[in-house]
Amino acid sequence: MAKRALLSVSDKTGIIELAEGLAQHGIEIVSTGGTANILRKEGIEVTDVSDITGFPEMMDGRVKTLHPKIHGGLLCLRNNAVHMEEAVREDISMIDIVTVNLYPFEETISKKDISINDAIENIDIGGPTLIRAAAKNYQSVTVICDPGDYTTVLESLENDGAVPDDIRKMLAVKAFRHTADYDSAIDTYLSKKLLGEDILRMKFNSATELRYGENWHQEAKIYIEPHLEGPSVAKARQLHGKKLSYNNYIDADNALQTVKEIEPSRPAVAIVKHNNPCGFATGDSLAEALQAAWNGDPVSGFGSIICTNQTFDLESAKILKGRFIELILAPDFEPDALEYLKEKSEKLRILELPELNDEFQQNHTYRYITGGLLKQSRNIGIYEKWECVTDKSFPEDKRDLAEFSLHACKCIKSNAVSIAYEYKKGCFMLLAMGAGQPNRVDSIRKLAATKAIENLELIYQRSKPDVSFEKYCQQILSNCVMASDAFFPFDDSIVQAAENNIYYIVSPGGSIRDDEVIATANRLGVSLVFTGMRHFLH
Ligand code: 93A
Repeated sequence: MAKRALLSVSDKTGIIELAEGLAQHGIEIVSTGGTANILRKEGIEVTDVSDITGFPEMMDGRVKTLHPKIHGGLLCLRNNAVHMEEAVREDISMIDIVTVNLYPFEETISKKDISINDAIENIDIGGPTLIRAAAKNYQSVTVICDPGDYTTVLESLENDGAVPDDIRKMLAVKAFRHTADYDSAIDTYLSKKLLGEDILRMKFNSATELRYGENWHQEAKIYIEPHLEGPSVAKARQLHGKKLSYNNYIDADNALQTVKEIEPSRPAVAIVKHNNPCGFATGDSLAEALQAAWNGDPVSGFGSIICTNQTFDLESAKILKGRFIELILAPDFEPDALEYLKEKSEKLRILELPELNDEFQQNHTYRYITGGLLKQSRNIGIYEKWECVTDKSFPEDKRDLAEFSLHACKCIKSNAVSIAYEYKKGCFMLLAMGAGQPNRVDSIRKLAATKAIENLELIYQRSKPDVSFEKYCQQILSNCVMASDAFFPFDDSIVQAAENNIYYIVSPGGSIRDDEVIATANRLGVSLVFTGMRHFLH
């Protein structure tokens, strides 16, 4: 027979009905300040916890129930004679039912601009202690931490005034799970705020099913960080189109990272395929940047993911007419552009991310390998030094173009090289890139240089300049800047670049054959800058 219940709840939902029901079974109600007040207002008879402990609630309520007179009444083993004697000696009365729900920690930290002090004041100490003590002694004590269980308990008292064994067991497990989740939320929050740690301490609550994994026969889900701050594809709002696939997330993230290499005031567009930016450009307007990015690889743009840092407008939407695109990600969309894109295709995924131009809040990146998780700090910045190591100097007015080339190179899979072109004063485009090759010279010879010439041929045919194609290529390529994500192990990359009329190169440097590389650059009239910062991307 239950004789005494302790009620101490932050969420007062259903507490009056519960207290009334318990009182009808002759159960004495003991309660803390706020809960007791509410019950008394309803005419329910309540004993204050402070009358039992002999201490007032103190220190702004930080100490209310933390007392042996309370915890002795919960933890005492009823079938242990010594325990029972000690209880009698210390004037401790048994507590048979505990109803507690905790200070709303998660609700508090999910509010905007919450101070760490507010968060800390919402860490409940006494509540979890009550819950855990009651759950530990589930053989004699019933613990309720979810208002959804009030009716179950009240109904179970109907028979003989005692809560049955199976219900006590179920509630005890639920109670430990509840306090574990509660502590996990505190751990996540404080790890981030006090120690700067991120997802390793994080508890991902729910996962969203994706259509499939990298391939149709693979299952996939996305787990999203709780209280996610800053820009992230994971929290972009889908305005239209098919459900996102696993690969869409990967590619959209790469596109976002690439675009965010450029300062938000400068219109920029990244076009990504298979986790590589195949198109990337800045412009004086979004439409200009989009067209230039597209021109960087009009073949690969088919089925691509596009990201921009600007409001997507109708002029830009019209550039995509007749072109198959998987997904567009932008901070927002002009209404007429959105209508146009929706009509263009039912399938096109349109994602809005208002925070796109905010700073990233994640300090680390993670990669799962079979049985392990790799963690590293984010790759921030493009160079540590700027040292021209050749006889031919590197013109200051090519510095911005070189930086753009490095920004692109950094987001391309290794071995990566990028060839960047200033197609209009202050506006840059990725003319071609080489990605994912196990050796650097192939990235230049077989990919970037070849593709640059192919792209130029298309541009040449459209613009019909008054020079031969060879001359046209030479004019453009000799003004481009090629960036390499790592040092040149041999001078063959320099030879390949010069053979293709590329004379401005940036590389981290640091090879044991740097001298040889520099000597060849001098011999071929190449200007070479060492940056001291490698950008492998695996
Ligand atoms: O500040 S506490 O950690 N210290 C305590 O001793 C204590 N005992 C119960 N918080 C404590 N509680 C919590 O007070 C309960 O978990 C519940 O959420 C809340 C109910 O307070 P009131 O009845 O005054 O509204």
